[in-house]
Amino acid sequence: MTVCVIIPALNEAESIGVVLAAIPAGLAAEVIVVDNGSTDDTAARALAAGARVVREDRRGYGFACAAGVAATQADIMVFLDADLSDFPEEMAALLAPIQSGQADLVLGSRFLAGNLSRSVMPPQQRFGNWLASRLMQRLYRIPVTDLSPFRAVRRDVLLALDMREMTYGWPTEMMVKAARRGYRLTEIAVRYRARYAGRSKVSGTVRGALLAAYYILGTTLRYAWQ
Ligand SMILES: Nc1nc2c(ncn2[C@@H]2O[C@H](COP(=O)(O)OP(=O)(O)OP(=O)(O)O)[C@@H](O)[C@H]2O)c(=O)[nH]1
Ligand SMILES: [Mg+2]
Repeated sequence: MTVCVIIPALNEAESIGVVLAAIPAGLAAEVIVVDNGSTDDTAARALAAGARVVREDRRGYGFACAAGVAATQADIMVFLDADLSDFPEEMAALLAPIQSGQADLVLGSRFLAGNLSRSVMPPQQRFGNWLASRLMQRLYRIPVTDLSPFRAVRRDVLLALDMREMTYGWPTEMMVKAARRGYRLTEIAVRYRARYAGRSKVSGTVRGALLAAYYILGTTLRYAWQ
């Protein structure tokens, strides 16, 4: 099965090259950086580091991820943030359950290892992830503990989900619709660290955190009774 790594990026010029360099060689047939209207050198640096760059001008994490999906034919897609908060080295472990036919969607969980420090994830983000995970456990009967940006999914599964949330709700929609339709979700423990450089767009800003909470909880509830 071919693998494509999709990295949504908005003004991540300082970190994008480091992220790309940390992706294990030989794992992915293709690496796509989706430049979401950056005003810095993100696109040029991504190109220089060997990635394919796709442009998406409609602002939003979901729009960026969807543009990456539309640009590849790979059998498995891996999503990864552009700020080096995730550990791209762990990609083989994320892919394994799909490659062995045991899962359709593999979710990184930053809490499974139990050693995430407070400085890496502020209390409000920790609480938001806990609350959304508990709701998903209750409403969808899935054993999830986190909404991590590091995920892998089979292409046919993702296309079948008919994704509609094009901003902060995108990862949530993927999880709850996959659960509703009986696909197999698996979590693996992943590590997490503070962003390498640049500015936060979501959890580190009041506006971003409130919007994320609204869309994540709204999306979790929306599909619960459908
Ligand atoms: N929120 C948001 N993120 C985008 C967008 N387009 C691309 N991204 C990327 O999505 C990823 C997540 O954004 P971050 O700012 O790291 O959000 P976060 O991880 O909650 O916040 P940090 O604590 O700063 O890491 C980054 O790789 C962004 O560059 C967009 O329109 N909105
Ligand atoms: Mg981040």
